[in-house]
Amino acid sequence: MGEIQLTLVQIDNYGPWTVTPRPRRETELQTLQAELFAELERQFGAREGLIFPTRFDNMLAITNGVSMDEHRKIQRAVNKKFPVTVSMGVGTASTPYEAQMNATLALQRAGGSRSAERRGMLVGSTVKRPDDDWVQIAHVDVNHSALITDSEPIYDTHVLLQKTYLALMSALTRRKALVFYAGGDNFMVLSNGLDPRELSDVFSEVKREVGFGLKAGVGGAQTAGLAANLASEGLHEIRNGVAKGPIVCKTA
Ligand SMILES: Nc1nc2c(ncn2[C@@H]2O[C@H](COP(=O)(O)OP(=O)(O)OP(=O)(O)O)[C@@H](O)[C@H]2O)c(=O)[nH]1
Ligand SMILES: [Mg+2]
Repeated sequence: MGEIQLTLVQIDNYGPWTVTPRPRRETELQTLQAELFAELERQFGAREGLIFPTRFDNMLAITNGVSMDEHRKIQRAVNKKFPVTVSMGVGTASTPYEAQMNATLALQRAGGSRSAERRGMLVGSTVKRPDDDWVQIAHVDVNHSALITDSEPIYDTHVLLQKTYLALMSALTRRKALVFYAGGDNFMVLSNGLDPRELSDVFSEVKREVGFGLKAGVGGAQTAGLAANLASEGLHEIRNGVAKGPIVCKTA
């Protein structure tokens, strides 16, 4: 079975930095977080990776095919450009949940998030044999969300989408898959090991809980970039009626 490779990117000693010498303005922190995320997305994206903002001070990237040397280059570029530095932990496994756990454990062993000694660490390990690289991504979309967007107050729509996010998270974590909100009514599911029937069960659970119907294109490939493209193509085929049914799978 193939392995997914995930990288935890964590800002070093960020908590203390935000209040040194006194609490920094929230606009400054928000701008820093958004620009750091954008820079990392550019850097990993250029190497066929894909990073999610997660909680902004801790971000998770799919990095199959990105070597430790390439990670180091990204880290140096980022650490030169920003007033904060980042450390990275790399982990692999057959399921996304276990891969993020391995990435986290590697980084936690290197030092705490509030340690002044841990700066720009790069730890963990990548997929050993290139043939073992495997990423499966489901690009999930809410059916007819525009009906709500165009009739309800925006905050109510936002709450409904976040409830959908939470329902997806809880159904998927039980199946060792991870989900990230991608904006609008879109979610990206790291779904290695999950077959279409299980994904369909997850959609039924969410529908019962929140009321929204879901559809998804699922892509499988050796890199995140390729898998995400295939997933988005599958979703496009459902939207424009080329494909029947709520789930379309495509493999490189
Ligand atoms: N991140 C991301 N956001 C998207 C994408 N496609 C659409 N969106 C966002 O999602 C919103 C809703 O778009 P749609 O899903 O096409 O609208 P809908 O009413 O739900 O239509 P159907 O899904 O076809 O039933 C858009 O306004 C965009 O903000 C995408 O591929 N990626
Ligand atoms: Mg939609």
